[in-house]
Amino acid sequence: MNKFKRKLMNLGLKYVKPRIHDKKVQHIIKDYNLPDPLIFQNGEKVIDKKQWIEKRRAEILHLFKENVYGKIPTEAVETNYNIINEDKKALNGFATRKAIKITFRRGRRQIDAKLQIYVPNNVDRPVPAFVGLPNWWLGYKRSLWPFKHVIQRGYALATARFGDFDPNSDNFKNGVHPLFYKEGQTRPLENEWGTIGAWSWGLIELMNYFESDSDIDQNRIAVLGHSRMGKAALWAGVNDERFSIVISNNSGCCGAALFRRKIGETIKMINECFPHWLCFNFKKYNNREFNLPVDQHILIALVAPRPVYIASGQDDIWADPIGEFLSAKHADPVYKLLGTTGLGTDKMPKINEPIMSTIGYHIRQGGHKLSLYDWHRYMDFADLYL
Ligand code: GTR
Repeated sequence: MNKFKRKLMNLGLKYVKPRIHDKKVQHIIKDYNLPDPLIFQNGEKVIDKKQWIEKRRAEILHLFKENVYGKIPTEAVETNYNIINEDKKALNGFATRKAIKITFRRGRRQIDAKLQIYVPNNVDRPVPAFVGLPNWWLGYKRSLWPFKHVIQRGYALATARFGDFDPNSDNFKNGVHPLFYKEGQTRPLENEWGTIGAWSWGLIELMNYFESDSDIDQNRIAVLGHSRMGKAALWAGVNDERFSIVISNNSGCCGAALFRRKIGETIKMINECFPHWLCFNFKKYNNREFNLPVDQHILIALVAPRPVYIASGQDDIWADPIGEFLSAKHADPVYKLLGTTGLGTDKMPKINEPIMSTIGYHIRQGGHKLSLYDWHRYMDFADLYL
């Protein structure tokens, strides 16, 4: 029995095999009763671009903060950047590799994070960059960060350790959370950030760093993440509009997949297996997906009009590939309202046939991983839009 089926069994749930490319599954949208991104909470319709930008976007962002991910603190921290190592002839002379220690301080509390950047040599600087938190430190082998390939295509690649921001434990003591606690506080409040929020905060702080690094073009940054880091990349990209492109690889539940389909990982499962990932309010929606005022197509829409790329693995049933595609599809009206090409189709593409519209999407052969195939599609996308 595989890990996925065992997880379901432990939770007393039955395995339902989704039917990839089954037209019925793809198109019974009415049954999901998805909230409409273009209808305000009071029932009024968003009539133009201006209303979306000035009012509806803020309303939705608030709903996601209160009910799903929790608020990321916006209070300033004192930061110090220290280059601890620089090798101008890294990767056989093709790149400069820098290691930077970032110190974050608030009051008496402090944490450090280490950032590593590969910048291609022999190209004009500043260069566009991909940034992310690789899943490696989980002992997780399925997240490939192919420095050489990225350098060869003219991009910088910046990575940091997710554990420096939050080690993925449920006590909220060893990462960034304590920096923002009020007197006597020991854990986030019901509507405050969990671990995914802390990882997103880390990505946003890396964006702050780029503003001080003349090798990196802060106007051409793609934030990318796989799986749990794909959830964090989306949430970072939504909260910080300085990211020019947002890429979410096999991010599943609380990433790109629609909650209301309840295929693969569900709200209850994620809250039970990872009670610290989302905000405490999110637990109210266990088995109550239809009460949630949002769904993930609306999260994707919050990236608009910036290009966003969602990708699935054909066998990655736990992440619900069809649900990931449908989020992209139902974000389309917002992208269109803002004058972009949106997804450009309403049909799920065939395996390994990427869509490169303002909303990018592909479903690749194979399962849950970040592969070289995925990376090259993301770089094709960046070539088009960065
Ligand atoms: C799984 C989790 C998923 C996904 C994945 C990963 O155990 O259920 O939501 O985040 O971990 O990060 O690899």
